[in-house]
Amino acid sequence: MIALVNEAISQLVERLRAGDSRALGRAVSIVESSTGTGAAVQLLEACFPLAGHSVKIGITGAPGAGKSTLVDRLARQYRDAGKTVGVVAVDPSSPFSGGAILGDRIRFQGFAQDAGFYARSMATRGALGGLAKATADVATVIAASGKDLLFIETVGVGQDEVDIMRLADITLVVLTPGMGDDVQGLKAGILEIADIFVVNKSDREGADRLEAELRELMSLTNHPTEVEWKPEVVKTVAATGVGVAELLQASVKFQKWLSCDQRLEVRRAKQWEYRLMEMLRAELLREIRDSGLRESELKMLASQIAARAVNPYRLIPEFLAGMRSGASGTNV
Ligand SMILES: Nc1nc2c(ncn2[C@@H]2O[C@H](COP(=O)(O)OP(=O)(O)O)[C@@H](O)[C@H]2O)c(=O)[nH]1
Ligand SMILES: [Mg+2]
Repeated sequence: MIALVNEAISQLVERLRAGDSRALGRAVSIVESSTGTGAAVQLLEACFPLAGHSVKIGITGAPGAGKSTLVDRLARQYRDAGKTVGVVAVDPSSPFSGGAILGDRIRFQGFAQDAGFYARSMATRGALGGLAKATADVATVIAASGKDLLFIETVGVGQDEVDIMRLADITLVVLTPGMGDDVQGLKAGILEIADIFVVNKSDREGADRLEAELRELMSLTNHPTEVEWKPEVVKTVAATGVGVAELLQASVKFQKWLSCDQRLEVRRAKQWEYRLMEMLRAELLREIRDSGLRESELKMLASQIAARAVNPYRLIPEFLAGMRSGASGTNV
């Protein structure tokens, strides 16, 4: 049985590796919908060694900032230059309507017959937990199909989104004038991860001021991780394509910078340091839950602790000891 599953998975990986978009779609569905199952883990294990080649470009910004429109434009430019492109778009804003996702499907239809392009939109069904992991897994599978570029689009709110951007080699932060997106309101986390700022919708009033504010901010702040790189600021009108070539140039320039002095390797290793901890944490938690500490028990224990009837400092070592010796249940 297990051997059969193994074989089915290695065939699936072989096919997606060979450029079969349907196989790729199936593989993405498996890791997206069956996180943590044997099949998903096996698939990811097989994909991981193949996934290091893609340059991952993260795009973050408020809903409606024009991220998908920009990705579409950039993807076309890269395709014209002969590069293959993958996209994973995360949309936490529409768990039920699926509105934006439908929009993205229509938008990317222009690539329908293009085997060198693959896009996947992910709804989050209202739950943010695990989003970063699901995105990372989907990105691994798409990258394993050999795409030269992989865009990761997400909404710039919350810790999950900052985590998602930790997957990217290059991060573009998209801002727009007149949306309350002023520089003061920028979250520290977002500033830290930006390699390039995009002032999109620069056909609107206030673009020059936003650009100037960003430049001033950049002259005052050191990029915390790479002191020598000052994030560039590029103005675009994604809707018409104005400035997109400049954005691509800025991105290529950054890629060049990143490829010197082991910077990319250092950056990826730093990200893995963080992600490895997250993966271990999630796996340990799952094991703990499986060995008896389910939601209902957790609640019960919590109220007992609150009433001082159970001592957490004794409970935890006892629980872990019980778990290691293979006993199930909390034994308190
Ligand atoms: N005026 C103007 N509208 C734009 C521009 N870029 C995108 N839009 C429009 O803004 C809306 C949201 O774009 P979308 O790419 O879906 O934003 P996302 O939510 O960030 O992915 C769409 O109706 C786009 O056509 C721009 O540069 N100028
Ligand atoms: Mg979008």
